[in-house]
This record gives sequence, C-alpha cells and structure tokens, in this order.
Amino acid sequence: MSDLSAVKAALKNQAVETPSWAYGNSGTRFKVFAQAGVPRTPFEKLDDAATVHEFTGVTPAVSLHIPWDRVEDYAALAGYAGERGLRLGAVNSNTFQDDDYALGSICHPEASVRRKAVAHLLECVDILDATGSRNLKLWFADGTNYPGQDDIRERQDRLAEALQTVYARLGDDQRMLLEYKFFEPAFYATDVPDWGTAYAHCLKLGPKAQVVVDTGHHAPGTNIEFIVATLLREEKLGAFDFNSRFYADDDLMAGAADPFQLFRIMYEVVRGGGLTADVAFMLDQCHNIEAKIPAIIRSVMNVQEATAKALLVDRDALTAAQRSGDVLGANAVLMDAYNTDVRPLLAEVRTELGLDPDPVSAYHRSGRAAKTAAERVGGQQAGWGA
Ligand code: LRH
Ligand code: MN
Ligand code: MN
Repeated sequence: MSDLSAVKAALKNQAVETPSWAYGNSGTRFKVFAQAGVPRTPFEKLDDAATVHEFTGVTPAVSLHIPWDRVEDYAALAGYAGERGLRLGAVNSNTFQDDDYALGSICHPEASVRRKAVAHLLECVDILDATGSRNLKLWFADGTNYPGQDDIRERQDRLAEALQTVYARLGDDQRMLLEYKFFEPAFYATDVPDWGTAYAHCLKLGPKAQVVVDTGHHAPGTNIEFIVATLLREEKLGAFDFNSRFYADDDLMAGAADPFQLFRIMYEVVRGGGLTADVAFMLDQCHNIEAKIPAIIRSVMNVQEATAKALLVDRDALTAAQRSGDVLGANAVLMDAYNTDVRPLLAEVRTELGLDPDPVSAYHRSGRAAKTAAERVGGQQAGWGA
C-alpha cells in the first residue's frame, strides 16, 4: 500500500485491545512488586484503560480474566466501560489457579475435575452473554511433567470433548479463541503446545473456533510470521496476544525485544488481509518493574509502528523482485519499509484524530499518575505470583 491516505486510514482503524491484568501489580514467582496508584477493582482497571485510550485513541476494548475480574454484575461492568468510551473485549478463562488442577483441568484424568473446569468455561460464556462481548479466549495450563505420567492421546480426547461442550454453548455471534503455548507450567508434554494442535481442534469444532497466536509462546527461533500467514490463509487466525520475550514467556512490552519480528508478523497480517478481517489485536503482558500506563501506551505505539512499516512495503516492487528471482532486491524492498522512520507519520495520524502527537509525554504532562496514586491506596495484584 503506497497511497499515504490509505495507510493513514488503516492506522486509524486498527484497534488494540488492552488486558485488564496489565494494569495490576505483577511480578515473577520470586516477587510481586507493588506500585503506587494501581487499580483496586476491575472498575478502576477500566479507568486506567480509559486513560490509555484517551492518549492513544486506538484502544477501545479491554480483555477480562475470570476470576481476576470477578464482579457481581457483569452487565454493570460493561455499562461502566461504555460510560468511559470503552467496551469489554475477550473473556479469558482461568483453569490454572485451583488446587484441583494439579494434574490438569479439562484434560485431567478424573471426570469430576473435568466437569468443574468445563463449568468454569461455561460460566465465561455466560459472562459474554452479560457483557455483549464476542470472544471467549481459552488457554490451558494442562500437560504432564514426566513421560508416562498420563496417556497423551486420551488427554487429547478429553480436550476435544470439553471444547465441543463449550463450543455447542456459544451464541451465533460468539467465538472461541484457542491459545497454545509450548511449555510452562507443564514441562514435558503440554496438551495444546502449538498452532498445529490448536488448529486441528478448531478445524473439527467449526467456524466459530479460531487460534490465538501469543508471540511469547514459541520455542526460540520459531518463524511466527509463517504461522500467521498459514492461519490467515486457512481463516483460522482469531487473535494475537502481543508481548515480547528474550527467553521464554517473558510478557515484556510488545515490540521491545524484537521490533523486526513484530514488523515481519504485521507484514504477513497486511499481506493476508488480517487488518480488515476479524483478527483481534490484543496485548498480553505484565509490567513488573516499569510504570504500567506509559508501558501500555508504549506497547500500543510499537504495534502501530510495526503496522505502519508493514503498510509501507511497496508490494508491487516486492512482487516484481520475487517473480524475477531477485533475492537481494526483494529483501531490500522489505528492509526499506522496515527502516523507514514512521514516527512522523503516526504523529500526523494522531493529530488528525485530535490527539497529542506524543502520547507518552502527554500522559506524563497530564499529572494523572500522581493524582491516581493519591486517590488509590492498596492496589490489586494482577493475578500472577499470588
Ligand atoms: C498464558 C497466557 C494466557 C493467559 C495469560 C494471563 O501464559 O498467555 O493468555 O490467559 O497468559
Ligand atoms: Mn497469552
Ligand atoms: Mn503467556
């Protein structure tokens, strides 16, 4: 896409969904660091998400995590989001923080534990009904630690059965997004370890089941953009969980560790029509040592920069070079786009949206951090490291 006005329009239309848990305190299993002014309730998390949306203009939706965001009245939470110019996004299930789940949740060898886990997933669909949200996002910590511990094939059967029960409960406009992760907490065989397994289950389930690509959930060296291209081709890419990693599932700011990888992923999104398809661009990250709101704003900007560069790729020149076998020429076309400084373009886009061209410094200048720190005492933990 070389027409600048079309590039700008695409950037204005791209929505990035922020995760409620990124606003709370988080850490590792060694320590959760408390920060001043952190939200104490799901409602206050929405207040912070509204702040991020106010400065970025492109983050209207917030993902929930149940039970971290459990409230009495989900319709009221959705109403509160609406009052702040937001909407509730994906509902993330949690079948990994209960003692019953030591040997798994929906893949557990005992039927009673599987029933409990499925009941939680069905409760999450009830929450979708109450909030009017569309996406049920499922990630399972299920797996085994030792060879022989459980039957790998039977666990797949249990997984398929549970997913089928939940799929059957989905409304016409709802969908199931299945997220894979290669290891952790299971160290030998994870039950949904890769896109192939997630894809196979989603294909059997039907059109309302799609795969989530969390950028931190692959072995080092994995070509994530290839996975993205393949899933888009098969119409099975439902969403991204963006974050970045140096080692494992580090959950650092999107685009911080490897901006070139994020660009390559976004190029395949653009190439495959993913910007206009129903792909949800979500963040899934934790801000353990850095201030949360500016870190989320920075992550959104990093996603936008990668997207802008992907949109600037001269597709005609690239195709011509590819078809004539011009290896270096084709690579140069891609690198030219990647090496373009798109910050002035994004500043213009923001100005045209009536926003400050520099969201991070505008946030700092607003004095919002000091104000909320004074108002809120005893912030909530994100859920990790509890
Ligand atoms: C698992 C995961 C999944 C969870 C989230 C908090 O590692 O990426 O998306 O729901 O972290
Ligand atoms: Mn994730
Ligand atoms: Mn993760």
